[in-house]
Amino acid sequence: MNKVLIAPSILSADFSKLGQEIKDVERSGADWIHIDVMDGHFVPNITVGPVVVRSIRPLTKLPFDVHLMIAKPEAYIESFAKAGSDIITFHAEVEEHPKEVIKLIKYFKKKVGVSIRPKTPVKLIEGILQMVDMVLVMTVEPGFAGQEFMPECLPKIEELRKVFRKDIQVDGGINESTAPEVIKAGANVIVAGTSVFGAKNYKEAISKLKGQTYPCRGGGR
Ligand code: S6P
Ligand code: MG
Repeated sequence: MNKVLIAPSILSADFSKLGQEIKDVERSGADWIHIDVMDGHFVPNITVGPVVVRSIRPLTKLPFDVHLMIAKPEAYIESFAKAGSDIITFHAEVEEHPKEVIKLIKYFKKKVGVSIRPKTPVKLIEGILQMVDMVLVMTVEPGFAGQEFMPECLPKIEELRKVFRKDIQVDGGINESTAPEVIKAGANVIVAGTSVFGAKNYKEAISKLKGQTYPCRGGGR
């Protein structure tokens, strides 16, 4: 089984001290930093752009996992790549041709993720699975942090794991109760906003998502 990785979503961080929040989750055992990019078109919310990615890039060595919830990813991939993204995930539901989006992300030597919304079937991405490094299965309708996990998405994770050996990421409503379910179904990269940044102790929250007891034995990550 692939190693379980935790990617705290900064959407739930305190933006007035974003740099400190990123350093705190890094020290607490986070594996990636998940950055939600929303354009007010593909989803009914607006968040951050490349300027924010660039400004936080020097603060951590952790990979930046950029989740583009935007209608026209092709137009922004260069900016996000040059700002310091490591993994760029776009949505399969956008109107642009997925193979072209993937080629562009690869041109900038970044890892490629493709995401599907809760109602989108795995079938839609069958033809591009061999071209991507990661599939992100949304377990809430994208747009806002703090929503409830949709268990009806679990069979899609299982279906995908049968045919896809690389990273399967889940995002939306993941906490210490739902994490074991998605991991059992085959996911190995856990995005968590509220359950990490809403916790008093980030290290405890991240350990629990990894299925470790807290305090950790041996004191390590
Ligand atoms: C879903 C959201 C996700 C984020 C989110 C997760 O609407 O847009 O893409 O990663 O911040 O937050 P939470 O609170 O569900 O873990
Ligand atoms: Mg996200």
